[in-house]
Amino acid sequence: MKQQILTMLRTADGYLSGQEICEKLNVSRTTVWKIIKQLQKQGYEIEGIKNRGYRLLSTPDILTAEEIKSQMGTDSFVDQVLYFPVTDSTNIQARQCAEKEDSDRLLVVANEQTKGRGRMGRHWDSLPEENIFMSLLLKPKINPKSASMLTIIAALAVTAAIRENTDLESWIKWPNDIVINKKKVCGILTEMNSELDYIHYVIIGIGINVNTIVFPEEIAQTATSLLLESEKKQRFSRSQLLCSVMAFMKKYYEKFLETQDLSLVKEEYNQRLAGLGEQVKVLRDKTECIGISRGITKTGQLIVEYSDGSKEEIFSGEVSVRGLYGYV
Ligand code: BT5
Repeated sequence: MKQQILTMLRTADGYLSGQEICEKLNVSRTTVWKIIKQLQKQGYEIEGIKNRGYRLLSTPDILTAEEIKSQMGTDSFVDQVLYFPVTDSTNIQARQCAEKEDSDRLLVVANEQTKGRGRMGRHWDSLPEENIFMSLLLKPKINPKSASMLTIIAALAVTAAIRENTDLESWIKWPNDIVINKKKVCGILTEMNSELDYIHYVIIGIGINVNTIVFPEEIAQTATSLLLESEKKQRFSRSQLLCSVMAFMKKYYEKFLETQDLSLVKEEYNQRLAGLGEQVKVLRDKTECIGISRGITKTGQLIVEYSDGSKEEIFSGEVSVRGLYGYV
């Protein structure tokens, strides 16, 4: 009900009469009034004028399911949104939901994570209130070997959303980081549960540093936020950015499903790839090779060309690729 009223307020042309809400939702005036009060308490600025109705003046920076669903509209990529003010990890929560039959295209969102995770057991600093922590649960009917390409799809969606919502240029550090001015602003963790030839589910966890001003010491040199990179040190709406990521996710995921590889998005990805055409260091076990990054293949491997002219296609997870100077 709250979400329906929010959607009506958002799409209204001017004032929305209490009577109209009552009739559409088949509820009493008192119920409508109570919900408007609840929304105001959550921080929504809603003007109420006698004989004219209600008007939404501003929205708070919150990530509740109602806020997200009412912004996404009817044509949204996800069917369900689950919101946690605090949780251990949205990837863990999404995994718990995965067993339920009707849980395809479910988005888990949190305002705070107490056990945010990176790849290979690493930690994801999840500073509360200011950032986006979300996990998308998908059950694609694709070969398990293709699942890692979903990280590429998500990275493209995040860079596109950053471009749509800010003036900032962001780049993809293959395969799963988004960087601005050589610092990490977003990390993606894709996990899968599958059999040899069948995917039970895939979870794409996305952490975006949106409005953080101060990072913990350990990552202060390598991490950044959209706020810190913006010229005017401005805050960005997390829900707007999140919905924009999901809208682009829909676009790129559909392209991916069409061919079950990256042929339709490869060019766009390579244009956004940090260090394309530049020297990179390939770190494998204890060895180190230097080559030139030549972009990704249609299945998501990074092509590195060595000085003898030979080329290697690198699988993510197998090695780490760095620029010659520093983290990117
Ligand atoms: C990642 O791992 O970059 C994947 C991060 C995914 C986080 C999301 S949040 C929602 C969902 N729920 C979860 O529990 N996880 C996902 P990796 O490539 O392994 O990078 C981890 C490294 O990034 C750490 O070892 C730090 O060096 C650095 N790091 C940690 N927190 C950071 C932050 N907030 N911003 C930038 N860098 C960070």
